[in-house]
Amino acid sequence: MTAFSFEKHGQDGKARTGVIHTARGDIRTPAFMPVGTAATVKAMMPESVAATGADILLGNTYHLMLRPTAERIQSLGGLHKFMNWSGPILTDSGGFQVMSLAALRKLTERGVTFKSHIDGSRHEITPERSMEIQAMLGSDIVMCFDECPALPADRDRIASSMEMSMRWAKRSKEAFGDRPGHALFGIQQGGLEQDLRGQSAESLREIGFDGYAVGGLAVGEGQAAMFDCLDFAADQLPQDRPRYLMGVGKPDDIVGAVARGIDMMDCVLPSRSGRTGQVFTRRGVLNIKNARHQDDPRPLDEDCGCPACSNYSRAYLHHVYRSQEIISSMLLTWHNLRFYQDLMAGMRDAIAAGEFTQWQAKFHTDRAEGDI
Ligand code: PRF
Ligand code: ZN
Repeated sequence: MTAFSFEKHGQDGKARTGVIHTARGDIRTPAFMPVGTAATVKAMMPESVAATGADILLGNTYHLMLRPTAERIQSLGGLHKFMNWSGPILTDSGGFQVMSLAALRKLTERGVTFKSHIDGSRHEITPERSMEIQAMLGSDIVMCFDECPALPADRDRIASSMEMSMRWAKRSKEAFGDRPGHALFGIQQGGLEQDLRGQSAESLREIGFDGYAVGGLAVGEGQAAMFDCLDFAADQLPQDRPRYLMGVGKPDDIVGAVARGIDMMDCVLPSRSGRTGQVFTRRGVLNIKNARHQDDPRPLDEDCGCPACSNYSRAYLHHVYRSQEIISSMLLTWHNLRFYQDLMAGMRDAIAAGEFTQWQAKFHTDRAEGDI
């Protein structure tokens, strides 16, 4: 069994490139993980997701435990087989989704109890239960069970929440046990406070994890505040382990995070936007529902090799979007995911070549040129 390991191949400033080796295959970093919340990346076949260039998917404990249940997925052979994705899968631990989606949540030292957003049934997740569910799913990269206050929040609230998340991290590690071929990541919390982030990083390093996530960002603080925090937060985490920024973000958030030393990210934005008509291009964002596209024979993005750009005009994509045809979600999601993967590949190459500063300058000027 391939042990989990991170091999750094290059660094330019704080930006890193390398490979994470897992038992289910390699993950080229910086990596973007498409979100497959309910055992599907919505509107995409798994082989299409792989064709966009994705090496790893993200799944969610919260959604899968409620429907179809982790027990059912386990008895059917695990999440990889269930959803027909043979590459690595990272699963989030559930706490963050409970706090944003579930009704009647109650948080205690033990864990969190809540009512399902699907049928109102009562459930509990503790660090131990989250580890058990993620093991039943067969996740390759398991996330610690944590808690994250929305920002802005009082410093006292942020500190006590971070301290509880660190006690939960310890319990997560103990419950995870020794599972060769599977990795466990700790999650740093502490809001925007440098000292709290430092304490959190210290607690996590003491426990010892295969990788380290920056949690608690992109929760309402804005890009400038997030970047200011990442300026120190990434440096507080071990150099020789993957660093994962959770739930980020827009293309310029991702570029800024990589510049600050982040190796992995996930976000629903490219897939969700594909279903709402928002299209990412090298020159910025366009909305396909806009009437100005209705007679336009050009592709979405001249430089994109995805099926939407190779075979269809903006006029056609506008038409199928307006007609609410299913192919609209399929093509736009494919394009957006390919755009994100091309962005990551561009950064990996630039970092390896020692040209990341120039690459970043071009990324920003391409987008400032006006008409998309
Ligand atoms: N913790 C967990 N999942 C998350 C977050 C977090 O802080 C975030 C914050 N951006 C997104 N997803 N477990
Ligand atoms: Zn395209």
